[in-house]
Amino acid sequence: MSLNEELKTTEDAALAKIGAAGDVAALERVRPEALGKSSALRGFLRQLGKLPAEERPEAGRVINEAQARVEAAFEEKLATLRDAELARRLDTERVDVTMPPPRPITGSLHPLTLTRREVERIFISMGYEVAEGPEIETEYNNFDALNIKADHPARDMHDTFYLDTPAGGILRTHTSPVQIRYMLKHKPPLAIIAPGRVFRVDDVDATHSPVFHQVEGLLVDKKVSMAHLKSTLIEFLRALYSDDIEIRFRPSYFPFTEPSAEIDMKWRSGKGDTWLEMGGAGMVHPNVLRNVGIDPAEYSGFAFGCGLERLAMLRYGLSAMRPLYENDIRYLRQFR
Ligand code: 2U9
Repeated sequence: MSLNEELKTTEDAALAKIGAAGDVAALERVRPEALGKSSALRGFLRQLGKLPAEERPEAGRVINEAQARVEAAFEEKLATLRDAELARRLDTERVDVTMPPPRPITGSLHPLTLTRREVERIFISMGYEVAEGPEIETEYNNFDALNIKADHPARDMHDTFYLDTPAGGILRTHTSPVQIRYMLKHKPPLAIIAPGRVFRVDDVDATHSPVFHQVEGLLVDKKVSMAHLKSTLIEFLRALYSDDIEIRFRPSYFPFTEPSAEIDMKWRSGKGDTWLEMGGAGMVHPNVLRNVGIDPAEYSGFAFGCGLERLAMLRYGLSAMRPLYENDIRYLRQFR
């Protein structure tokens, strides 16, 4: 065989292999034998030395041209295969822009917030206003105005957080100072509830937290009686829980009400009826009315207070209070 014939056979073999490659990976496997240093075409170049000197330039040119054609065919095939692969991927890996995105993690309202809002909704429907006040209070608003005398145990350092600042002050131990502030600004008739965070130094255990929440209520008008108090609390607890609850009053004592009562609610559960303590209430003490400039001979009022945690635990069937403060999202998201 002449050099030209051998070259043609080798070039055709390389072109055939390039032409047969079905994808980029297969073509890349052809690269060493078609274009590499030890390819058959390169072998021809190494053998140029054996030719007579006058034949070498022509033979070199022919080999280089064959090499160039194989390279061109390789690059063209590579481009074709890459285009085909891109087209296939665009076709099969198409993004469906109409598909809904994964749900973002959303927050949910805290069970105490949900309970507070429900309590507010019920009292607003009965004509009450929601009043708020600061968490840092004066001893006067938190104690004195409420007829809690200077020697009362609640005023002890062990029960109340006293602020160690030049301005002094305490963390309110109940939301009652909100009502004091309200009455100093508004004349009766008035009907308000005061929900909010309160603070008590306490041995912390399963049922006591130094921070908890209260809802207190106050209504002042002419000829307000204990009967109004009782019907209001029945109305409220029925709206919050169920129509078949009952309440009972037990005599009690608070410095700011006279007479005073503890409120129990009869709760129908699977195990039968049980009396649950819901909070306290009473007729606003005449001294408290006088302290805010209301004449107790002309006006009377009732007041009540209960723990928001208590209301929330019954509402959601919770067995412990602590998880309410632990911010475990798996717990909290159950209440959305
Ligand atoms: C004013 C006058 C009177 C609010 C009242 C109670 C009875 C009471 C406790 C229940 C459980 C607090 O959450 S608790 O620890 N509260 O028993 N609270 S009467 O009386 C007031 C409030 C404001 C001006």
